[in-house]
Amino acid sequence: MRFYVTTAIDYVNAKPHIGHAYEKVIADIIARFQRLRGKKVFFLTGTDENAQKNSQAAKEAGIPTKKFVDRNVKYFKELTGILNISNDHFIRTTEESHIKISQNIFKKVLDKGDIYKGFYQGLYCEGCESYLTEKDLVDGKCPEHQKPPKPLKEEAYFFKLSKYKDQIIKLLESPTFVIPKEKRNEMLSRIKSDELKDLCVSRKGLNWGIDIPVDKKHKIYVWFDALINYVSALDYPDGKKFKEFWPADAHVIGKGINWFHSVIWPAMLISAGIKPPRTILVHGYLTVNGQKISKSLGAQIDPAEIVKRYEADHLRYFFAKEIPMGEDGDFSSKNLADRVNNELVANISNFCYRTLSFINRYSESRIGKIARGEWEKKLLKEIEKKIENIHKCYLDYNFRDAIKQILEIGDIGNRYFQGNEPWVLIKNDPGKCKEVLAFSANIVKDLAILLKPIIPEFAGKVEKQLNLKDLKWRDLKKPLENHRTGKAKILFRKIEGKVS
Ligand code: ME8
Repeated sequence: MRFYVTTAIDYVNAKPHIGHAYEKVIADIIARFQRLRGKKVFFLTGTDENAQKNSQAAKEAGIPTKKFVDRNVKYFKELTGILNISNDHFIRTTEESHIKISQNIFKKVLDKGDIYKGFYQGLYCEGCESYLTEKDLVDGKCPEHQKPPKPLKEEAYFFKLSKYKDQIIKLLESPTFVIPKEKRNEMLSRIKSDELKDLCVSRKGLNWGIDIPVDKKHKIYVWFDALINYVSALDYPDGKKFKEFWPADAHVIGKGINWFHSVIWPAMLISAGIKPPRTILVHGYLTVNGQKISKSLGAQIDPAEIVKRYEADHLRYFFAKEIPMGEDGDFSSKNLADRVNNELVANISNFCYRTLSFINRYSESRIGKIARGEWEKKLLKEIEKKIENIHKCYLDYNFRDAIKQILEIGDIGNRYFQGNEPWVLIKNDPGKCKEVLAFSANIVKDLAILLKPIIPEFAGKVEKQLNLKDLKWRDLKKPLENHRTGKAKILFRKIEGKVS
């Protein structure tokens, strides 16, 4: 009955970009869907603040690191509001409780003999905050950040990642541990072909980050502390939330950090005597005109600006419909406007508004007896089948196909409404007209429920116009009859003129 979903925690070296927005929306759709099914959900997001790249960016801006980080965290928090993200908590890794818990876990793994002192000599990419080998480079550069990594030579602590190879392979062999399967196969073939070296988990001589509890000259490697956020936010080890919500049901992450989550994180957990998460859900990257969005590549696009131009629901719908899970997708305002106009306006909004306003006008704002003829029976069967499929699509994180079938239900509604011509029927057979409108109104209710995880503002408006509150998935099975409605209002308007 409980469900724990997380996003990655974001670096705060710059303002959020649309890739961050995408990830939060995916996780939010999952959280809202699970709540809709009646589960008790804990949804976590937050910021990764102890990274070198944050302190480097602060230095470049000429601002003390803490001040710089605090300022940027604000933008990430604002983003959750702008996008209607329903997170239950926002963790910052500079919080005292997170620092303590990270140190505890480090010490636990050290005491177990899984962390040892050695000497690191190799390459480090500050963009990824990751140790790289020559094999990882393309033309001498980190392929993610297109910059040559820095050579590093220092005394360091190592985590015995190699010790956990077999256990991690076993985890990865479960079909639900990493979704989609292409992303699972990538990890499996990498771990099988790699010798899986031990991981350097400290950095020496830095003045930003979390101290290693037994050796203040070293800081905990930022990825080691960042991953711990998923349990520190639940007050590991004794917190009520930890006992209730761990293991996580879904860690939602981008493809570039799959290795950290699917290999390193479970190894850390097993070493510390904690259960691994159930699923790592890997999404692709958003591009703008085919270019990766990142500060260094100069194709920034501010999600706050986009939402100002359109609506949060527009962007959420675009993400869910346009980009298949695990694949990359391109953001373009033109495609967003096309989807809004051709799908949300022409199909969904049009049907809902026509039905609700006709009920206001021709049925005294009442949903009365529902039409139950042969046509309606046939349509109900079709709709029921689609609802089953939609449920499965949501569970499989396949939002795109869920929406496709929701649109088909919208088509059914539109055809039914149009085919019955209630504007004619009201003159010839007002009783039948009201029954037809009642049948249509029930499809409107279903659409609001089915779309609630993806476009919650729309769903909220429909609920209000139907004079209902807090609809749940189970309400799909409950016909709405003898019920007063509220006032119909247009739900989505066409995006017109030049889009940019
Ligand atoms: O990786 N499209 O932080 P981050 C979609 N702090 N998603 C993207 C993206 C894009 N263009 N670019 C990045 C970090 N992401 C670490 C995570 S978790 C314990 C620590 C995704 O700010 C990225 O893959 O670079 C990650 O899932 C999230 O955005 C935050 O990226």
